[in-house]
Amino acid sequence: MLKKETFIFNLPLFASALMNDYESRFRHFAAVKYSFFSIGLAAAPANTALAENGVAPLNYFLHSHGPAATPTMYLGWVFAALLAAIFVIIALLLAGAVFRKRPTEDPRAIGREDEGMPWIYIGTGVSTCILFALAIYTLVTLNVIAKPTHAPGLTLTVTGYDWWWKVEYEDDDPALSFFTANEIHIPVGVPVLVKLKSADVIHAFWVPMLAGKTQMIPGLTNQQWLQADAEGVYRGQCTQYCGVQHAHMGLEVVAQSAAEFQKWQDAQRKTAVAVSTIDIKAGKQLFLERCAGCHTIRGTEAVGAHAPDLTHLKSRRLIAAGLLTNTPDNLVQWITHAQDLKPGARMPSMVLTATEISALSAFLSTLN
Ligand code: HEC
Ligand SMILES: [Cu+2]
Repeated sequence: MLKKETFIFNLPLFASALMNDYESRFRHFAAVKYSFFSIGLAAAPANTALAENGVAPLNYFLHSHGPAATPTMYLGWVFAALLAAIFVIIALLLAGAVFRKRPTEDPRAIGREDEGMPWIYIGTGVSTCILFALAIYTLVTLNVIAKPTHAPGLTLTVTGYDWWWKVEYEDDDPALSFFTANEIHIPVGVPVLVKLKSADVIHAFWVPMLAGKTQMIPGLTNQQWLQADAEGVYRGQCTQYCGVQHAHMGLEVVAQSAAEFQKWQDAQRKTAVAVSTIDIKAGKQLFLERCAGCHTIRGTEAVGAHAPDLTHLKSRRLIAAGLLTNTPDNLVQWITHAQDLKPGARMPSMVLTATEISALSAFLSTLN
């Protein structure tokens, strides 16, 4: 049953693939497969509150929340409806042909050769017109979503890493620029320009309810724009197979009112607060010794550049690129068992004593 539905669902994708970007549509199909795969994986290791946000991977077929996504959703509907209709018509004609009996007089007689030709002409003519109309509709849609209606109100840079996302909010004043990871905040109703880079292999940035997908290619800066028309959290996913943890390379776009966004941005611009108690100091010392080679905490000597910036770790909803909810327990689980939870991730499972864990936890809990 599932197979049949998946097949029917993908018919419009196959058809549109013929007309526009065959490659990216094909990848889309692969992404659908991988998200089923990822549901299985996420459910596997321990019950550490894994898959939290219940956003179904295929929801974008029914819901879209921005001008960069809605026109393509309608295009998908038209393709699905039309191709479903063609499927039904062909099935009926086929059934008719199977059940129609030959005239009884001479069962082996062959009909006249030119009989039925007008039907061939009509069929070919109608199909050609329909395909041509769909091609034009596709091109018009691509043109409509190519550019935002007005100039972007926010520009940010997202860099793909195996298997997480670095997010940079640039400002003309370098003191106001900051980094975060796996969670993009945007003001609602404002076009946002997203510059896309890669630090290692080819990734692809995709937040299906807000916009289409764009590849992130090493040495190249691509860009796309997106805009959320309603406040909320929109799930995104890497949609280019990039290695063993590709399925766990998720992100979230949090669309907020202008005031909320401003508040978030002001908080992110701050460096980490100075620490006071002995426990926290010990945790910080441990962090500088064991974690600072990879991670940055602004306001401390930790300036590692190839792992998520942890300056405001506590402000994030999820950790490890969407794998776990950000609770103190999950943080400890992640730090000590990263390789069990996300095998192959570029962070080792850290071997720590109970005292070290509690000191480290105390320190990490100050990063809000
Ligand atoms: C060898 C480099 C390396 C070291 C050492 C390292 N990490 Fe990481 N860490 C990473 C990478 C890479 C990720 C992203 C993994 C992913 O999501 O695939 C990560 C992710 C994390 C995250 C999740 C952040 C988020 O927002 O998703 C936390 C928390 C974290 N590390 C804490 C620590 C702590 C605490 C230590 C020291 C005890 C540590 N790390 C040591 C590389 C490192
Ligand atoms: Cu990727």
